[in-house]
Amino acid sequence: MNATKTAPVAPDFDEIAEWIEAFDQLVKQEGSSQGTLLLDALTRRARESGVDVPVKLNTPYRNTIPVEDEVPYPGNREVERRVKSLIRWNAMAMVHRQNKEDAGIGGHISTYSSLAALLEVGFNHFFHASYGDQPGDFVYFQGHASPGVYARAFLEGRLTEDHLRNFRHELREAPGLSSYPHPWLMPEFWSFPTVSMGLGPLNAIYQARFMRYLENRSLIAKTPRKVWAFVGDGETDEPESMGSLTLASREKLDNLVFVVNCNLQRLDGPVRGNGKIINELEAAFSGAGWNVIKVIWSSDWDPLLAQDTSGLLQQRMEECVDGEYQSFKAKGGTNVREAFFGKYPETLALVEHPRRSRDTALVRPRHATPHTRKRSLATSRSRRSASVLIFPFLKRPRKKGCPTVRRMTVPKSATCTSEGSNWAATCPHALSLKVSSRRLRSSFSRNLSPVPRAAPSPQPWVLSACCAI
Ligand SMILES: Cc1ncc(C[n+]2csc(CCOP(=O)(O)OP(=O)(O)O)c2C)c(N)n1
Repeated sequence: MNATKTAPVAPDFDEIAEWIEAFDQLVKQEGSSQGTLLLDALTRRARESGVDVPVKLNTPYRNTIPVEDEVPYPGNREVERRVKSLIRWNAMAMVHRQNKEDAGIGGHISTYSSLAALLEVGFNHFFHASYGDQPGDFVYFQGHASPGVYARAFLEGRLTEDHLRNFRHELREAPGLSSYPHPWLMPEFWSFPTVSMGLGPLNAIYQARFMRYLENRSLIAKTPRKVWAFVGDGETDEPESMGSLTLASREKLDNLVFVVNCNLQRLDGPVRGNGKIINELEAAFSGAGWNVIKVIWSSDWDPLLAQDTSGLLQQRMEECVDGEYQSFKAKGGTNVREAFFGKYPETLALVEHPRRSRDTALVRPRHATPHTRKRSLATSRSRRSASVLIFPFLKRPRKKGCPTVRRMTVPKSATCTSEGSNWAATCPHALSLKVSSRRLRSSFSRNLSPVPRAAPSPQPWVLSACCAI
């Protein structure tokens, strides 16, 4: 629940405070849709009267879906979390082992770490395989997150340990795995090539468009099949990623969902230092006519936001840029208390709690809650437009030294770079794969229920995600 604010806007201007109070009352008594109608009417009147109404495409830097609208997670979180950790471990172990044997082979281990939760929620609750007369969804995977997709296929029993042992050696040894998704190199495994950044998002739009084209001409059956594209935030700087966005909304591609993995970092540094990539993307996608859902903060932040009566916590979230968020992530809880909350006495008071661990919890590189994610993905199936979901899940800036084995199980791997090679060469630990697929498969299938197909809806979506601190 959002805190009731004490009208922080220009408090010396009493009239504004009065208008805000009246507006708050309307929303409280008649609901948010009445609030939208009123603002719409006022904007129209202001424009007719020649008042300059600025166009603002950014919403506050917080989760689009309010806590009170979140739905309970339908899956078994404990089982799913355990499976996700095993997959993440195996992905890392596969890349690491290969780099020990073949120095410099690379492998992008941290990309999948930031994507693991998103992909797992997708696999467990949203993606549909084809069975019977139901055609499966199409998924464009973020290309350099391929180790995670291989690791999952291993747990499912679709790949063997020999495959994983030959990661990036598909031309030398058999059976082998190609570095990145490519149907020419692995025709039985990958549907689409994605690793040249920008190919995935562009092709996903055209895939969705021509599916619709064929359906509308009765050349293929109309089905609720979706096209999913998992996109890196750095990848959105490629002209191919953003060049056809308006086509998706013009064609009302409700069969298309982009999920942008905003870990704020790419190979060579922050995606944005002095700005906010999430806000940039929100404005670009909204302006192009997409539905946008931002998933930024985990549920640890809900009680703090509920107590933020001064509005200064929200203000602090707005004023920090991505470079600062990365610094908070790297420096840990005490720094977050001092540098983030400590800027205003009101925000500092929010974390003056006897449980010291609270600070630490706030900096954990965890994702927004599964509630939020599930709700975001569900909403993405019910609006009449293309959709983008924006998730920030921070990659930790690189530190010198070798990670310990335990730390490697932390999401968005604790201290390694995007490339596997740099740290693997110096890491003393011999890593092995963690579970047999047979063992996992039996516990997995006991706990998963079939995924129901949501009602069809017309337009494309973007979900963008990140866990900012
Ligand atoms: C067109 C193109 N240029 C360069 C690369 C090399 N490359 C691979 S991953 C990467 C950075 C990706 O950053 P981001 O999209 O933010 O993904 P992350 O790994 O951080 O999740 C680059 C530059 C590429 N694959 N394609």
